[in-house]
Amino acid sequence: MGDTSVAHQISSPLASSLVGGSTLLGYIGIDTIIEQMRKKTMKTGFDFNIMVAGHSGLGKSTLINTLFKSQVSRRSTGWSRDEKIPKTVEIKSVSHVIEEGGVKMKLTVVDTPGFGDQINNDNCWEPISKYINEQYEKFLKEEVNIARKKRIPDTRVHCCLYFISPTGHSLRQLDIEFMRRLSHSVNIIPVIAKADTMTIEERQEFKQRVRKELEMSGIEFYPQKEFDEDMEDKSDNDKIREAMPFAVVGSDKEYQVNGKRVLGRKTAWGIVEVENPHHCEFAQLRDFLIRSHLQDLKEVTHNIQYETYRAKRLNENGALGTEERHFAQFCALLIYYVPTVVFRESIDNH
Ligand SMILES: Nc1nc2c(ncn2[C@@H]2O[C@H](COP(=O)(O)OP(=O)(O)OP(=O)(O)O)[C@@H](O)[C@H]2O)c(=O)[nH]1
Ligand SMILES: [Mg+2]
Repeated sequence: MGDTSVAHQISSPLASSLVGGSTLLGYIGIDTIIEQMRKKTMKTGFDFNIMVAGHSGLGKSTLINTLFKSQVSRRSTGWSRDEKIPKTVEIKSVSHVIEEGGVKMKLTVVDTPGFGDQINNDNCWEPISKYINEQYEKFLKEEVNIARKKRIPDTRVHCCLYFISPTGHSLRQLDIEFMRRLSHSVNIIPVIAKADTMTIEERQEFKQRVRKELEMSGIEFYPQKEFDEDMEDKSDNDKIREAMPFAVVGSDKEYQVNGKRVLGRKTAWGIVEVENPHHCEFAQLRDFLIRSHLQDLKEVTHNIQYETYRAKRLNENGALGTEERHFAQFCALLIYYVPTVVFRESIDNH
């Protein structure tokens, strides 16, 4: 609709050659944008921030080590933490720059203390929710700063892996409460912890039950159905949603299996290999996070989650300093008017 009406308004030779595009002028080179973007990304690199949350003792900190020691970062050096993982008592972030094919990714994993140990577990999601919002606030402050940085450091949480206890029964009330509250401010990805404690049948049955309970509780986890962009997106994401929650096993210990060093858990009956897709779904989760949905996670965080926060904050009276608020409003007007005026003038001039 929009395209047709614009085409009708434009009648000058230059404008029509613009509409006709490559047919009149020959090769323009629009497709080189991909190469330009690739070069830029290689130069600047990018941030990707994952958070882990859930009940205490489910292997959250272990999974962070697994992620860093797995193939995601095997090429990089300098990661050696072989001591026993202590209980997490405060929110802590660990960053690691991973370089592959000339592209640098700063992977940050935010570890959070497990909940459920306290006598009163009410509001145990609050410190986590506060942390998530603080990162949005930091970004917002930078964005509306008059002398803002060319590239704002991105500490916003792009996804939160929520660990579900492998009980084989139902989700706990606390799980439902946490996911329901946080799913509006962060991309929640539920995972079943310690999958090595379940049989294959139990795992399948439990996964199905969890999906049903999440649906009945109205909890939208990532990738959210409402953000599927087209039919292809929908069909790809449907497959992923049907495979979720991924049942994972974590370990930062290496063992020799068939002449290869692998991450695994040694048991009396053999070694559970973390990255073996026949043993658990860790590799599937990692590929989903890094290989197929990394960019989308960043986009949904920026365009939906952060945008919701931003709109709310800018609407709040006195949320930002008066100067910052006026500047934000001025920028919004500028963004709207400048292209409109330039476009109108270019039509009028031709
Ligand atoms: N069987 C099994 N045990 C695991 C797995 N991952 C971690 N563990 C063990 O579970 C215990 C707790 O692991 P942590 O990684 O400290 O758990 P956490 O969720 O970070 O615990 P908090 O910091 O208290 O919230 C350790 O003894 C781990 O070795 C797993 O996939 N399977
Ligand atoms: Mg921990």
